[in-house]
Amino acid sequence: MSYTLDEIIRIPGMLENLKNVKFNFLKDTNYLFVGCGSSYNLGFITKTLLNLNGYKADVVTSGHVMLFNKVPKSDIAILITRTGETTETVKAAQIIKNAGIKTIGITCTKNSTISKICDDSIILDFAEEKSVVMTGSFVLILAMFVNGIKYHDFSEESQKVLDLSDKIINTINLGKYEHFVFLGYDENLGVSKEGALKLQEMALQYVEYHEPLEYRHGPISRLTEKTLVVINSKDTAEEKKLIKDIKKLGATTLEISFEGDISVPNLNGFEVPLRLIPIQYLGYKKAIQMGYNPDTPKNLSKSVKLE
Ligand code: F1P
Repeated sequence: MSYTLDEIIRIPGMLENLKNVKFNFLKDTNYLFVGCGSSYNLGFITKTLLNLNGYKADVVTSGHVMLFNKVPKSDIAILITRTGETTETVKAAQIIKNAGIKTIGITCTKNSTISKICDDSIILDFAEEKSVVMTGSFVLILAMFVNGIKYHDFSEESQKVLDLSDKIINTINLGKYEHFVFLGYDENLGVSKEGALKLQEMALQYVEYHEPLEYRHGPISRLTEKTLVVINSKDTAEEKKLIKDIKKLGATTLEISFEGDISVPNLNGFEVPLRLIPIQYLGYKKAIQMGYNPDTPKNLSKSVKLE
């Protein structure tokens, strides 16, 4: 079996291991999340959820810190890098540390460079992945952060979402679609950005992501019957109206929400780790339908190393 698929299917079992991982956010601390690619998206989702719950947090790409040598004001920088070796993130860690800010490295790889630089590290080596694209580890690290605000045991729910994703996505004629739009507000805008990245990385698709109501302000012009719109909704009336309008224009929608096609519990945003499962599975299934091997995505390496 493809190890990318295996690393999605094993998410429920891995979430069990989080019970032994302690990580708590403090209200009076300024957090800065730093990362590249999926790891940046993970930081974006987490900082958004923290801000919505009264915490102080910001996010920046590792490349921006490395390029401009500028560090947003913060007390603790949390550097996310699954491999622990991405050049921009390793360099950003050194710059931030030199600025006198406490650094915490979050990685899935033992003895990686990031943990040698950062003041502290959390190494989720049980979530280490062979896949080039980040899947299960994304859900694990995000669940750890969510638990840092309010504890949830996601393992049982994640199995239900995985089974439902398989059932529903297998009813979609994926060969019909060559344009994927992801929509969502707040933390779900981050989920949408990550969903778009998965469809790019694994299935080489044309993708975009927006806030739902922004979609009508221009991007909807490119909608055709070959468009699949994935909306991580909050079940608002306006989002339901938008889904109706999108269908009237001939496209297909897939709603991920408590009342949606793929149901996730409504935990006031804390359900967000579960929302990644359907979009990772969709990326994998579209890649297979295209005849691609998601284990060896085009032009990509597991960790981007600059000279
Ligand atoms: C960061 C990253 C991944 C992306 C690809 C290239 O890796 O951008 O998010 O999917 O694998 O590297 P890391 O710093 O989290 O190891």
